[in-house]
Amino acid sequence: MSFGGITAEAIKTAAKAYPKPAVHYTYGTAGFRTKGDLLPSVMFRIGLLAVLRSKVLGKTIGVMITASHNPEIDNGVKLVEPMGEMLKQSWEGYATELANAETEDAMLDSLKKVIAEENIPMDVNSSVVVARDTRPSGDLLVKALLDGLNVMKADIKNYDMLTTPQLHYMVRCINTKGTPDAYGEPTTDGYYNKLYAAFKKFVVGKPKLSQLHVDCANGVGAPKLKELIKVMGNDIDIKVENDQITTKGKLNYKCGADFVKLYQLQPEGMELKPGYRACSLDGDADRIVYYYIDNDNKFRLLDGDKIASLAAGYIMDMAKIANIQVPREDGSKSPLKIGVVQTAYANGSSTDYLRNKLNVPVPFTQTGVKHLHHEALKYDVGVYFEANGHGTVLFSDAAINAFKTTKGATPEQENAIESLKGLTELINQAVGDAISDMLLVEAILTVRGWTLEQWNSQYTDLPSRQEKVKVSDRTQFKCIKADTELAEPKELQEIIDNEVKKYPNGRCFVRPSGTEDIVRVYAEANTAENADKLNYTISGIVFDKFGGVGERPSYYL
Ligand code: G16
Repeated sequence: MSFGGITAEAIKTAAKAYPKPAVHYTYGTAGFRTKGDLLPSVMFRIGLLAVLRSKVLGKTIGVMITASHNPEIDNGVKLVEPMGEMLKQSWEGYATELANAETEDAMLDSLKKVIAEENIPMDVNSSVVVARDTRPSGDLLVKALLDGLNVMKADIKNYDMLTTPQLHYMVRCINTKGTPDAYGEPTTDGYYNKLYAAFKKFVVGKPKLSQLHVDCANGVGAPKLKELIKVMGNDIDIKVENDQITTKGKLNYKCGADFVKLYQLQPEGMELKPGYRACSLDGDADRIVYYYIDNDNKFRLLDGDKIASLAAGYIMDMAKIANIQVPREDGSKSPLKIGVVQTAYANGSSTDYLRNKLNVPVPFTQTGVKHLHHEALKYDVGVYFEANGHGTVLFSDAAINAFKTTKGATPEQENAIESLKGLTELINQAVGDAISDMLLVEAILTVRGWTLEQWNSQYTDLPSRQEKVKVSDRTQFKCIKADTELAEPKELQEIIDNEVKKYPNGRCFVRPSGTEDIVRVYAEANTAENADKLNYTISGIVFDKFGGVGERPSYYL
């Protein structure tokens, strides 16, 4: 069999440089993730698969090499669909099968299977864009990926270093160029100019916020944020912190959004005093959390739930004033349908605030932005954020059209419509984007004239504690009900149910991570002491009875 004019021999020969190690790979929450030195064979094969995906859709596909919040030694890869979404779920299985083919012949069989099942026209061209984060293993992995793409004769554009959301943006721009949905210029300047133009409309003529300290996790967000600042000039006051991208061992180490959210501590490597405004990006700049030190010297975190609440509150206010009527398929018209999508990690107080104060529907999905994104598409305005700071706001085509065609009867109404329109430009529609989300938060705070304290006072988080437990086999844990319960091991779920009853407002769940070789234990309760107790009881049981490895979980610090 020939693969669109390329012989099986040619592919096998190129693959010989990347033998598969004795490892089982899974395309998980955010693609493949493991130690960087275990990934060359996966990269080569993902190159082959990206070509097939591009051919079957007749569009440009993205490949991002990153392990985001994971330790520096890890790396990973994920495919990006034409509009900037995550890979279609049925193809995750193909990716997993291809990555695990033990021999070159098995690899070719796996490719043939995809071609036959998906009826892929092998004689059409393929186009793939590539980027990576700052990880030291990135160089070698890009080479393996390019070898896979080249042997299949793909048209390749290599952007070198980008944030993950920038790569998603590029893919969407390339695929929509010259259409009525044109998203922008597929360059970093195009990206900065688009965000800046949208941001400027919100803040013009309003008092400027004080300096924002941005912890970039010593990752790719640092150089990219510096480029944005150059474009924005005096319209924003940002101090870039933790920008040591070439110092070994620094990436995500005791800094970045994941560290800050998990441990509810300020990052190392930056000064934080009462009165400072601060936020943290993660290693590839797709997550963001805000924080400050209050007058009692207490660390206060504004996580993804708070960002969702800020965004939803503002959008609901604007929608009410704008009084937009959206045309429906049956010929009727009705007000904007707004929803906020959350996961089991959302703080109970945030769900309560959204449902009972803002009166918005709050559906829950499994963890993983691909699940939230899918659910958010059911609304005219679908706000979705994971508590870890990963999220965005999606606007339906019908809503965007209604914003464009509705004329306000009063200046106030006109202004509200313009604000909604502005949000569609400011917020990355392809994927959760820390830099775009940061500008969204800054824009809303500027318009509202709010401090971080005022934002934080919308509702009070229930105390919570999250832990990571290392076990010998995390696949023994099987979640159901949007990750809130375990189907297996049953015995552990029974223990959790009994423990939770001991604490007012108690809630606890155990879930295997899809990006790290650990199990996550989340607990919340009426007091910090109780949340900690509940967590450490369950974490201890997971460790003791279900194959704990290494150090038994104990209080951090
Ligand atoms: C990725 C996913 C997120 C998910 C996170 C943690 O984020 O995109 O949706 O919440 O991993 O997933 P898990 O709990 O399965 O490890 P990132 O920022 O690492 O790409």
